[in-house]
Amino acid sequence: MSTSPSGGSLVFLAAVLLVAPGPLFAAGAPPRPNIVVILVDDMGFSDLGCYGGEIPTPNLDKLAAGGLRFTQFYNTARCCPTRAALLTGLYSHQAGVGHMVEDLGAPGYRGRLNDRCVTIAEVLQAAGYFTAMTGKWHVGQNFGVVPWGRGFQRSLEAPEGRYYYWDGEKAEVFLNGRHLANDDPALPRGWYTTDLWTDYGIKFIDEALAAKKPFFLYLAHNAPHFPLQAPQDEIAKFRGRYKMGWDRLRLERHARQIEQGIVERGWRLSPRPPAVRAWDSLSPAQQDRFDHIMAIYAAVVAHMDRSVGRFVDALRQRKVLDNTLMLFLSDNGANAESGPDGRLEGAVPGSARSVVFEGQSWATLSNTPLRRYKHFDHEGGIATPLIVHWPRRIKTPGELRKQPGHVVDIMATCVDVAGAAYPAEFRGKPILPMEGRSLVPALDNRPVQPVALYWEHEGNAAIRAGDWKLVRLGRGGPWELYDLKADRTELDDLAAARPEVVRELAAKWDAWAERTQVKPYPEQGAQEPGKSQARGKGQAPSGQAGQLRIEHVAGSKPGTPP
Ligand SMILES: [Ca+2]
Repeated sequence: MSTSPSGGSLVFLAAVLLVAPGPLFAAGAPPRPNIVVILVDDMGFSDLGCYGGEIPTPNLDKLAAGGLRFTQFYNTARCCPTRAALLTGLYSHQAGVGHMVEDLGAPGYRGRLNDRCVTIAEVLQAAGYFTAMTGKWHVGQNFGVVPWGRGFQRSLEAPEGRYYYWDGEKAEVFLNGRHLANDDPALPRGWYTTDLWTDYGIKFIDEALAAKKPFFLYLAHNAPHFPLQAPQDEIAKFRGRYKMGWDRLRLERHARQIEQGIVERGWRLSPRPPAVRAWDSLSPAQQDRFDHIMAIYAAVVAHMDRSVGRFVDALRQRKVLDNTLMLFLSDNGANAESGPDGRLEGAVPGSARSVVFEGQSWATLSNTPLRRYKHFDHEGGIATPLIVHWPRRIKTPGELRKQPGHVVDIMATCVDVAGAAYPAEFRGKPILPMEGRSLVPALDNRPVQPVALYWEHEGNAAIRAGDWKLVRLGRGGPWELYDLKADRTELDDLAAARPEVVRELAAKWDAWAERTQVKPYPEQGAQEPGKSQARGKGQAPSGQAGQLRIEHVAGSKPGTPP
């Protein structure tokens, strides 16, 4: 395969002049690290073994044992905005992706990365890195914003994800800008995305090594996003294991989280939401159906873990693991879409022709001990595991880091460790200053520069300043105030007791919203708490499944028996 980065050599030269490597890497300096960001899709806070889960994830647990686990790291609660913020170091509305990939008209909601931002790939390519991505893109390919146009010299990507198997209904892949037939000989026969992204990630790294360059790889798994699909023999291994039910499993996860130090003993386990039924109240047939759903979810996560293990082994075999900074995280909390029953549809659930959603009941387990889910700015929507692995640099493997961080910090961290310079202009356009802070001090357990962190999605909103968090449901929702040091699970609303804190933080949030293109709001949608705005192509598999309504998630509608 061969292709050149789009934009041409003049643009590249201009970028090099703007973003020359900093003085950190003068003669005699240690070699710059390779950087790998592995992003998973819709995985909950407690699904990994090293965050309390019972799904076997030995490879990620080993990565955590050799690296660091952050306990208070945040995404933006949804696929597209997290990707936009991660890739650019800006809040997602600043980069034009405040919602999904439909154009809602307002500047913060154009549905694709705009020209006021640069991607990590653009910055690192200009600093001499070999840049590559594999996996789910989802920041505006439908509008022509593509990896090969935004700094990635190599890419094998899915514009929006939502498939696993080569013969899935929505399956389509682009290799370095070329649309491939799903049975193209360049692809392994009968491919499954979780393996494909890793295979090509390793291929691209081999190209970087041949070019004798440090590499930046962004590997964005679509796992474990719906439709959940995995090989039948792998699903079979988990069948029956989940008949213990979500109530007992939540208690077990919570106990392990306390033991591991991920969760403080004083944070109460959030109660089971009213819409989620007590496991023991279900009939054996209902329990069997739910067991089947979670067996498929667990198989998808376990397969992803093995794929990460294979990737790490490949780096080790190539003798580049030691000086590779690897970050592993999820793009939003577990997904309650489809409501408490989830979905289990198709002649062979888990196959390419089936539709399986985890659903609210199991998503509550996935987010133990936190409240709410994907879409929401309560902790269950925005908290993610973050594993940081870098043997050469991390002196205290296995430790936890409690410094709060946000996906906007990843750009600043990459710029820092690569000795790159973040540009004031790119391709003749002024670029907004990055919002994040380098996480490098946290590697040595020093404080990261303290700043307030902000969120907005579909009217849901939050600000975290120190241990205070102000959060609301929908634009019209009242602000709730929590002291996260005492109450990470957001159960004791202090808004009435501390009105002066509410006023101060709400004013800060408003100023941020004005500054970052959260406002003006788009005309359509988001008037009701948590209700999805207009859905563009690829936003939902059917009329209701991809759309989250609070009444559907949190309401008391009894579930449909199998
Ligand atoms: Ca997602």
